Amino acid sequence: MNAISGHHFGTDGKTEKHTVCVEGNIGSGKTTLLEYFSTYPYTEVTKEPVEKWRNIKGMNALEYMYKDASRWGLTFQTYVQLTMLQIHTQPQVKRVKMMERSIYSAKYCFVENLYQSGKMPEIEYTVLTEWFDFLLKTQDIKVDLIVYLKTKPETDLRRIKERCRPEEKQIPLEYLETLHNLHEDWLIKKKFPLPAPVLVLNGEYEKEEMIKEYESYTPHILRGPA
Ligand code: TTP
Ligand code: MG
Repeated sequence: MNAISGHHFGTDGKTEKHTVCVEGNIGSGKTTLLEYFSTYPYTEVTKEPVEKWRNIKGMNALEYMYKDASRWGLTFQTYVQLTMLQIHTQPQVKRVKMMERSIYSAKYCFVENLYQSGKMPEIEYTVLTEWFDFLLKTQDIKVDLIVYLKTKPETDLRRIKERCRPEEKQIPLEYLETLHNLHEDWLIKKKFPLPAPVLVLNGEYEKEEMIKEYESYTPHILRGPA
């Protein structure tokens, strides 16, 4: 047994270090779930990466991307890939590390969408893919569990409107439907490689009902597969 910051990690599978990525469409409730689990003393929750994408030395890459995806898609997704890698490789101090999204959903859902919709030329897609493959081979990107907040695109759109990020004002329902299908292709239909088992939560609930949903899966989420 080794002690790190007063926490003891055993080898019995229940006290082993454990990394959880939270996935789901834009507005599916990833940040809300992470806020709930951040109150546990043995979990560390990394900051929402979108805040970095909105402020690269004062420049808002997310805004550029929504204004002109063909022009800025590669720039934006390159930065997303970098920030996700930084979060994946950040040293883990507590027993459970929880993060919003992963390098995987950035690639399999968002980059894939830009490419398939004709907004990203093949050469840019290929360069990003070669970077992605190289990082997966050479870096320590360990994930033990994916929590998938499954929602309807209509619900995501309502929540996006309610929270009102200025960059996201023009998001049409069709965009969320396409992204929903890409999440389903990856996490349910396994059309792209899955780095960890997937736990599907119903992300349609609100407030108290949603907390009940978190609670009923807490042992599974925090301990991971036996
Ligand atoms: P999300 O990563 O889905 O985060 P969120 O805070 O919107 O999710 P939740 O409400 O569940 O907490 O998306 C953040 C923004 O970044 C969104 O406008 C979509 C965009 N984005 C991309 O364009 N490309 C990417 O690779 C990723 C990961 C996000
Ligand atoms: Mg969020």
